[in-house]
Amino acid sequence: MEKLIITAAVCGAEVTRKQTPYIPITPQEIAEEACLARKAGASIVHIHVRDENGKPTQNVDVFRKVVKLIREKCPDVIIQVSTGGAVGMKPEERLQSIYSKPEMATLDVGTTNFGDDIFVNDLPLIRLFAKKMDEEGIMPEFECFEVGHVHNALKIVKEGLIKGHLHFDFVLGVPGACPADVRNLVRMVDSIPPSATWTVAGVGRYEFLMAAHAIAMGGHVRVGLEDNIYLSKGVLAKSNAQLVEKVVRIASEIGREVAKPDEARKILGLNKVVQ
Ligand code: KMH
Ligand code: ZN
Repeated sequence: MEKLIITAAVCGAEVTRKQTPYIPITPQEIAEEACLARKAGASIVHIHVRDENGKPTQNVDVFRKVVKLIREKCPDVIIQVSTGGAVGMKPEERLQSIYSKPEMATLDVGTTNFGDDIFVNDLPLIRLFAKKMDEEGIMPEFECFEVGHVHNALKIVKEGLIKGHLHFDFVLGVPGACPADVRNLVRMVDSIPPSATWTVAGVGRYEFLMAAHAIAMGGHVRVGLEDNIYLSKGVLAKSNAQLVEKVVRIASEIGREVAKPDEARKILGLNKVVQ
């Protein structure tokens, strides 16, 4: 099996300080958490940012600040910015993050229920985001919350909007979306081309269960406080690094080596962008 790529989703848009005091909020805290996660074994960091009140924002200046701080502290990590932002944000607002010179960005490839809300990603929006990412030389990671989203991704690939290696993230266990169940994971993996790579983000209590399945199946893993705030039942993770360390331990027990950022770039067909 190829080496395991671990992505750390360090803060997300939804988790609050009320839920966990360990969620990073300021650019300095987000960058610090990202680099500690890198040290623990993550080769990609998935970045959302917050404003001074802790509310999610897609403000490009805040993204630029975080990207700069991460590059100063841990220059080799792959930075992947979110274009999902938070539910209810307008497409133009969400797209701002790609102008912070990341190597990767998420491309949410379908509309889904998201708790009590609806996370809107219709095909015109997906095409627009794909085109803009291509113009900026950014590699997309397809975020699939449902199996139909895989087919939306393949549709825009067929339309010629995406070139190069295809990489999918199966986000399983969001309330209202596809449950985190191994049969659902297998169904999604079976739907992508054999040359594509995939990672899984199990939400909440399913984070490590999905991680273990992916490690055994030859996929890759995303963990982080965006998806799950607990290290084990009732025990809050004190950092993203703790969650990454747990994945490294599971991988080591199963005999799967962990990829460093440059090894992850090779697996993903990603050419390092010189900033
Ligand atoms: N916050 C979610 C509504 C992404 O980063 O692209 C969307 C999200 C996906 O987190
Ligand atoms: Zn995200």
